Amino acid sequence: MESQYHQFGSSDTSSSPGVHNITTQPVPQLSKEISDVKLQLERISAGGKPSSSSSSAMTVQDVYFQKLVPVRGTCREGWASFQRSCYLLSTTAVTWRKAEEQCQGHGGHLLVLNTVEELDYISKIVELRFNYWIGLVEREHEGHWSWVDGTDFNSTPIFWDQGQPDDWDYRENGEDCGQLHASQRRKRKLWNDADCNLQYQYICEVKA
Ligand SMILES: [Ca+2]
Ligand SMILES: [Ca+2]
Ligand SMILES: [Ca+2]
Repeated sequence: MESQYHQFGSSDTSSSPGVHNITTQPVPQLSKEISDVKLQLERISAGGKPSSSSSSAMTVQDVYFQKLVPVRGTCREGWASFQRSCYLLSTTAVTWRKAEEQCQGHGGHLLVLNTVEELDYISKIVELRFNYWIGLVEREHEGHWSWVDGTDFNSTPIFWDQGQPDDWDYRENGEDCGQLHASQRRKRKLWNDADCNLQYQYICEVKA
């Protein structure tokens, strides 16, 4: 009898009288399935309506991007051009401080995300498997984030990943430096706070 319960909801179960007795279905399981279906329906309807694009900022996190081959433009060889900046994706992994030093050596800073368009551009050219240091740092006290080039943090959009910043304290240093989180699929990159002394790839930005 157990296996018949899985057919609940299909149209050809009338030959099995017990199946229609909903109370025999384990209730937590059933309600979980219902909420899963509801979630899927919400996603489908959010993604399916062109008219919703202007008002539904919360669904943007689920939009997937194509990888973009960066264009050099007027930037140095190996750099990517977007709007008024040039970007360098490092191939080596260093501490946050070392990364910022490298970027200053190129005449710029670690990446400062001024707009969502800039974040989406970067999201299309990065390697998905890497975390990248960006120019986000918590300097004075816990919860006081700032951009490394002096841009007012309150003037830029915020894109922390779910549950971040968490100042995860496992390594006793806390987490006071910002990075773009690695991801399984190509979509808008979200932020994580990490231990500044760990070594990650990084992204430099120089004004074009
Ligand atoms: Ca920027
Ligand atoms: Ca912190
Ligand atoms: Ca974190």
